[in-house]
Amino acid sequence: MRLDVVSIFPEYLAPLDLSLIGKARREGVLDLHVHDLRGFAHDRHHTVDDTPFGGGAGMVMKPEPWAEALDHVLDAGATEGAPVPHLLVPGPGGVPFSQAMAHALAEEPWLAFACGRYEGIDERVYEHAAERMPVTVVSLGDYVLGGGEVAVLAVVEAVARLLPGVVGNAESLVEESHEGGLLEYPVYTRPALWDDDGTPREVPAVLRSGDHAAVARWRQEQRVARTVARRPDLAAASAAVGGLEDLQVR
Ligand code: 6GU
Repeated sequence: MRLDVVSIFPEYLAPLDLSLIGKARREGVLDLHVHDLRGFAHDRHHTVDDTPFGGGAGMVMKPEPWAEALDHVLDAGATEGAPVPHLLVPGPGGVPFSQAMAHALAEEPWLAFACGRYEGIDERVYEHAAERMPVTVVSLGDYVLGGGEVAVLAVVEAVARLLPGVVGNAESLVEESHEGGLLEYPVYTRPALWDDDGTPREVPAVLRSGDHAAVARWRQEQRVARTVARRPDLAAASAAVGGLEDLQVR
């Protein structure tokens, strides 16, 4: 998968050298290119923002550097396999990012990310881009970040770990939170009894019983109980598709 990220803070993407993502890059599973938006601003100060028409607080990102940067990405990455990328623009006004969207994006050969800062990007940039490639504005949740870079880190990590070979044990992708509409069950490791803080805490006996069916039942109960307690919105959706048929909801 090819990834292009355009940002005025390319150093913000440095964590993409680390851990699973860094390894995937070194192995050629991910072909990541980070571009400095200021490289496409040609005045002496490499200006990328200006005051908003109509007044109001803050600054708006100018269209010219964005159009040039996106055209550069299109030229740099075009191959027969993928003539254009799917452009993702992180922003609090976008469609909510989800595990389902991560799975869909993991099927794409080429993703590009446009990281806005300040009060946003001139609206005409979206029109320019949408005439050239699919564009999706995506939000991490109902809160406001300072810019799109942290969202790109989150989206790239969520997508990359779904690519074949990135997560060593593919089974660990199956039972985790949000797969199957439920949160994950609690996990434990040795020691079976841990009391270093003066309070004895034991690993639930069922996990040490060797009864695989009982373990599976317990884990499913835990997933349901956690989902009801922490994410009643998900619990309702799961119940509707039959995931909670044995649950007594009081
Ligand atoms: Cl994706 N970007 C920004 N700037 N703020 C956000 C967000 C994204 N998701 C939630 N808040």
